[in-house]
Amino acid sequence: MKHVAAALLAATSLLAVGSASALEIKSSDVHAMGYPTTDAIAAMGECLSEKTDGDMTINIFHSMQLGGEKEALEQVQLGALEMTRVSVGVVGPIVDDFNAFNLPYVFRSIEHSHHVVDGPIGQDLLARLESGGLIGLGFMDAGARSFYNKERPIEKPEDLQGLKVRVMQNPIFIDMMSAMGGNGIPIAFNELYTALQTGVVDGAENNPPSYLTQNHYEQAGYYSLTEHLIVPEIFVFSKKVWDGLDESQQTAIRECSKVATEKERELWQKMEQEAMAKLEEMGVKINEVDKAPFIEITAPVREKFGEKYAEILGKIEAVE
Ligand code: BDP
Repeated sequence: MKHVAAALLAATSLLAVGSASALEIKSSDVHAMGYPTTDAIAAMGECLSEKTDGDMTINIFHSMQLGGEKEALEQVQLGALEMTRVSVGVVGPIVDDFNAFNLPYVFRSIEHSHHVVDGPIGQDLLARLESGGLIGLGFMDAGARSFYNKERPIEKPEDLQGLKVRVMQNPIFIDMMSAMGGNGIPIAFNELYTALQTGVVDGAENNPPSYLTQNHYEQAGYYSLTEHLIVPEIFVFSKKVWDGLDESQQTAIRECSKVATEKERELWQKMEQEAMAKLEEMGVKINEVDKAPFIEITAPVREKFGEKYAEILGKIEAVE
């Protein structure tokens, strides 16, 4: 996979040599085209191309062509890749305070998460990514994440006992699973289908669109609406590349980033509804969940990290 990725990057860099100021922005995403995140980055590309008379374009490496999100972030930090769209779930290890977003039941609703990421808290976090070699361009929606597994509907936390549940590659999610009585196993998204198929894990957790489009429902047909995490998406640019751009290019990228965020939110709502309908149609066993016991049982996780993230958690809570 690494060789394929390197070859792809090298090939497109050669193609990108055009007029002196031309810039082809390579951007990766684990999702296929037609997913809200990829289509939103495509809209950003159109915006950039229009603004710069075709000098700046975005070439999307979708569907995990460049591997998982951790590697994508590393490539962007190195400047080998200009941009990537990932889950905030994997950004915590770069700027620790992002982990406040990765705690269970921190956001009261999607609206609450919008108010947080659109306001000073979100904007401050984006700016702080510079210390990690990244330029934070914006957030996107990813709805709420719920559990799915092969064995049974999850109605109460005890139902998670003994289950091996794939989590994103960030230690904070292992703690979350332990608190709930399950066994959290970090695996890259691009390796998850096989992990489900071969029984390395019994289940995982994600929003309806990812569960559907990755065909995970074929392997794990119980979907339980615990909605325990609201983890936004984020798209970031390479600081190495950014520092070599002129101001007008940076401004164009900033302006078109707003187009991407707005477009994604619009597409997300539609996609989420459609995904739920489709999952039902495919015979997935979906169950509603009383969230109170899940909120209660995950309190120790929020407490464990509460002190570390006290300042930002207090601010998040104060947001309407
Ligand atoms: C999806 C996100 C994607 C993550 C994936 C995961 O859109 O960025 O890679 O979850 O669970 O919802 O790894």
